[in-house]
Amino acid sequence: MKKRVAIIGAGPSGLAQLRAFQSAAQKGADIPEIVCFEKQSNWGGLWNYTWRTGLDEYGEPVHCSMYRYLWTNGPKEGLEFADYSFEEHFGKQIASYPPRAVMFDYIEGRVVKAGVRDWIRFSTVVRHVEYDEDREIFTVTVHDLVKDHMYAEEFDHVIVASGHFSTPNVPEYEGFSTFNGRIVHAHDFRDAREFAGKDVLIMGSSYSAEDIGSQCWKYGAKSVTSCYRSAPMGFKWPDNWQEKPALVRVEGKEAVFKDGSRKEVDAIILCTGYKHYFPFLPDDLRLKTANRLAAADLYKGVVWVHNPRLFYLGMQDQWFTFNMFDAQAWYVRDIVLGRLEVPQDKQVLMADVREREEREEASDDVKYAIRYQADYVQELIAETDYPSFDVDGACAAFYEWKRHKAEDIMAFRNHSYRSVITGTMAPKHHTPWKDALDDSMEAYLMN
Ligand code: FAD
Ligand code: NA7
Repeated sequence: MKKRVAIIGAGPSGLAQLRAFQSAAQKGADIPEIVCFEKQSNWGGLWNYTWRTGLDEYGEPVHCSMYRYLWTNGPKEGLEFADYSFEEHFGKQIASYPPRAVMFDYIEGRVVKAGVRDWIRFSTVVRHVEYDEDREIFTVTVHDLVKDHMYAEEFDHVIVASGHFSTPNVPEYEGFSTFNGRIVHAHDFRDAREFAGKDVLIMGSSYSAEDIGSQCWKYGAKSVTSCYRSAPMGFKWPDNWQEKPALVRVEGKEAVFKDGSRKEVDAIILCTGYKHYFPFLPDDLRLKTANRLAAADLYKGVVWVHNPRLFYLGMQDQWFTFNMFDAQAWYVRDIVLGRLEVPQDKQVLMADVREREEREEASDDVKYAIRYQADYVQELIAETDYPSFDVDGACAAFYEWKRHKAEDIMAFRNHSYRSVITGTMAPKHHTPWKDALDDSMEAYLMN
């Protein structure tokens, strides 16, 4: 009997896993039967945009947290697939901060070429996973949403690639229930034009706060006020953007901050992050971790230490994304194929996790964190046949990106970087980001 492997999710991580197995098969390896379950009707994960919010047409929570006019928040040179360059996909080098639709096309291009779509069962949500110790078998129970039919199948391995930026963390503050305006979490934010002419309050001081605030500013908000719980973002903001300390409460339409200052606002956007949430996993298989670089209980960042037949992809906080998911997917593939061994002793696995945690905690410097994740990517790709690439070069692109943001937060996306895969310099984009209101692929590729 052939081994059977279940992959949960066909976002960038799950697709990396499909491509990893397909590339081994292409080189002659005998691979297991692969079944990928994807609850949406198409692949791409978060990059598969929908206008929907709340529940979808089947009553399932909408996965998408992306919004219209989203351009990548880091340079594409930091995430390029080592086995499928932007130039190969688009037939030319393109500018460095592609909008979502361009990225979706790129993600899709690699897996169309690999021919793995038939391995995915779309509109099929995983409801439950159970492990039988005696038989060393997982039973995966799924719901085919189109046929409204539930069924179970058995697998030797399960790979969880369901993402962790979809279930919103939604705090409540005094006065929210009597606020006379809109309160929305970043997960449900879709079109910045809704806030044109409005005074907007952004809560949080991380990527969503920065980018959603910037979107609102770009599409004509009257003012943006952002507030931080721990530390300000500290960029040189435009004149109509103020940064305030933590929100204390809301009185009517007035936000009251920790320093006693007040601001009347029309809308509150909670950019307060996401939760790792796996409602389909029982206690013994379920990852519980903070959003950090050394995710809890994962040997080499991917192997579930409490049951090494179960794997997780992409569960770390992310500087590196697509190329890190690839590094992880190739590594997991080689464990499944018996090319790499996982130590039998659980203490050894836990020691690996501890070492990663301690090393992460050694510094809170941003450059250190980028380097830390670069080293992790390098560590994994050194052990598989994933095409080696200039990880240091990608790191350098991230350092430059940080510098450009500090210089001018509304102009960092006008810069270009050199591909670490093809060595080609990206062209300068035809329009400065703040003036480019059309985010379609056609508009972006006009260079
Ligand atoms: P996801 O993309 O979340 O995909 C998970 C998949 O699993 C989804 O298709 C989902 O439908 C499916 N799934 C979930 N539960 C089930 C279930 N029970 N059964 C079946 N299927 C299931 N990264 C960048 O590199 N650049 C960026 O500019 C960038 N911008 C971002 C902006 C936002 C607003 C957010 C939220 C994230 C952004 N990211 C960005 C990071 C993003 O996490 C990664 O790019 C990438 O999408 C992660 O891939 P993933 O496959 O791990 O998870
Ligand atoms: P992050 O990076 O997890 O950041 C969450 C932010 O929300 C962070 O600034 C937190 O402040 C803040 N937060 C969390 N809880 C609260 C409460 N209760 N009150 C006030 N502020 C709070 O999430 P993002 O959505 O920005 O980014 C996630 C991904 O999406 C990222 O990879 C991007 O590429 C896009 P803290 O600093 O912890 O005090």
